[in-house]
Amino acid sequence: MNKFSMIVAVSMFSGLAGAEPIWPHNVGMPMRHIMISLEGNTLHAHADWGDERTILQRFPGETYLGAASVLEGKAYGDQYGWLADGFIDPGPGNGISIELLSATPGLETYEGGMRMMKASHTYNPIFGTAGSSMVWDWPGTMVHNWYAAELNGDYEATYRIFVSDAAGNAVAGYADATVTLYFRAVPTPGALGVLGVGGLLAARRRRGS
Ligand SMILES: [Cu+2]
Repeated sequence: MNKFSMIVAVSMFSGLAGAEPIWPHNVGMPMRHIMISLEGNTLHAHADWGDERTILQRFPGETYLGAASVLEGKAYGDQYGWLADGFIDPGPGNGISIELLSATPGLETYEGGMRMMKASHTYNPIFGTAGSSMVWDWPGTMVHNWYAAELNGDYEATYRIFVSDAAGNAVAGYADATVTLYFRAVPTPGALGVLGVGGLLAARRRRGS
């Protein structure tokens, strides 16, 4: 085994096994906030980036602390966050709920929070993931949920944002908002990098170096 193939073998091994558990990565910069506002009795959900896709990234071999282990081995990302656009007053005892109306099969969602407070997230399955409710009660703060997928490809999810009472039911007299989020689960750049080095080695050998 020559020096170059040793380096490739070591880098592949370190990426695959024996890693200490960590918190998952924040994937996708800058943050993309779905701005929620209530004007009169009409909810709005504004997404500046239109149908531009956010990347779900894969980190093979990593293990994650606590409940964050649900993301292991999957492409995942937390770029999208729900955020209040100004002061929202849905009425006494009421809140804002978000319902997943439709999604590409295979898209999973786990509950997050502020991006820098990963240790405080529940990582509970939401929006239908693992049999959970399609409705999630937004606490009104900035929440970046974790989106994940087993398979590479394009995904999208459409949500209804509505005013809900303490029991979670829609309150009459308010107009809902809808928003669609777009995702792309991609292969691992690290794996491509290893393949790239392997290709380089093959080229060197062909040249007899
Ligand atoms: Cu944010």
